[in-house]
Amino acid sequence: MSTPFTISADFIADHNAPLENATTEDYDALKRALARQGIDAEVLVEKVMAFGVAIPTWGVGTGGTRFARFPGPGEPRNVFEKVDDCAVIQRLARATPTISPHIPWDKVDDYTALREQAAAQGLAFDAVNSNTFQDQPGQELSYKFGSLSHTDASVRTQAIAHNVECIEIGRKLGSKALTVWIADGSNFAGQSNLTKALDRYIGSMREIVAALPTDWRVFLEHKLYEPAFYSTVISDWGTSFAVAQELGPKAYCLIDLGHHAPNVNIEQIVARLVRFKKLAGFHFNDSKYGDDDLDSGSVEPFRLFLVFNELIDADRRKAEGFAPAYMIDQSHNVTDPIESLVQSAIELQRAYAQALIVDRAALEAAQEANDALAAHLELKRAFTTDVSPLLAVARMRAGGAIAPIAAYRASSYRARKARERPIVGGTSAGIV
Ligand SMILES: [Mn+2]
Repeated sequence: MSTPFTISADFIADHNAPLENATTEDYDALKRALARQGIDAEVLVEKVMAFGVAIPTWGVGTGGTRFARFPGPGEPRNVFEKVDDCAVIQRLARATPTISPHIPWDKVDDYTALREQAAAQGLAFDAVNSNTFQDQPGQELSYKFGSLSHTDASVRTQAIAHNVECIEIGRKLGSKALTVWIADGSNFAGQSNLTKALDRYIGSMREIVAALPTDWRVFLEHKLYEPAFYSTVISDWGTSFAVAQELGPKAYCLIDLGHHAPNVNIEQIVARLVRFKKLAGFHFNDSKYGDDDLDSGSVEPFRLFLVFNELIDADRRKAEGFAPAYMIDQSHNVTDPIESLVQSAIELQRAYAQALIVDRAALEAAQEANDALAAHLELKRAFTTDVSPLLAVARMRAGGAIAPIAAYRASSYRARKARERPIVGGTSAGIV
């Protein structure tokens, strides 16, 4: 088999060449403006260069809804090809050095080979995602009526064993965390005993936690509704937090931005979980109505900024146990997934950089003086600062593309993949 086509460092350098002067000019102007506020742009560039968010393996395939999926050309057909796409995203934007695998979709015979293939392209593996929300071919017992909270102990045992297997696979890949999201819930009032279902879930999770290696964490992902539409066992951050408390120091609460009731103050949830040392990290996406899994920063960039504002606040005061894991969790239905993931990573960097330029002392002074407008205007000043030149310089210095989407399109990567990867049935892409 010939070596798969990829986007080379030389190609990116050639694409950058005609853009470098203008980028530097814009950056220098921003640098001067920030210096007048006492902010060192060079420090910001270094921080942005160190920012990393994981790409989930399923994200590089076209997503879909429960109505249809419209696959695009050249989609990855297995996890090795997914790693190749993740490597291209990293080369272009230099913001996604890790991959979050999904079991069983990414099961292979040789995990050492998978780990080495990723490492050869500068990538490492992040949290492993288990799947007890669908049945697999040959699976003995069905998850139709639940998994870790199922009424039948033998189904729970099977679901626990799957999570333990995920931990074992994750160890081989170099992961340090397991993310557990269950679809368990009910569609009818009375269908499920709400108390017993949660008790069964906690009992199952205790066994999974007991199987975690010493240096591992487990991330509990809550979700308000879907696929269950009447009740969901782990429905909200309160339930997630209470369960994490019962499960002990290895259990943390993961925030998927789309998994909340409409209009919930997500940044406040972030602050609460940091306060109680239970913030696992994030699944980043955006939403308009529900769990839309739209691209990060595409609908409510101010909300994303406010989330990062809380993260920077926690980081600055060295909040105990603060070590959030970042992953993008989106469903790309109408775009090339590589383009969406590149741009989303940049939008996360943007929110991060904007939150970094908030004058914390001025904000605190305004808060302490109950000067509501001054406090708000400090946040707005940071949010309305165009940090694009700073992000471009961070990418350029890291070897990435100044204009990543344009470089990607000019590379013909997708067309090359369409020839290299003839369509086969059953490729896994999903929404978690
Ligand atoms: Mn998620």
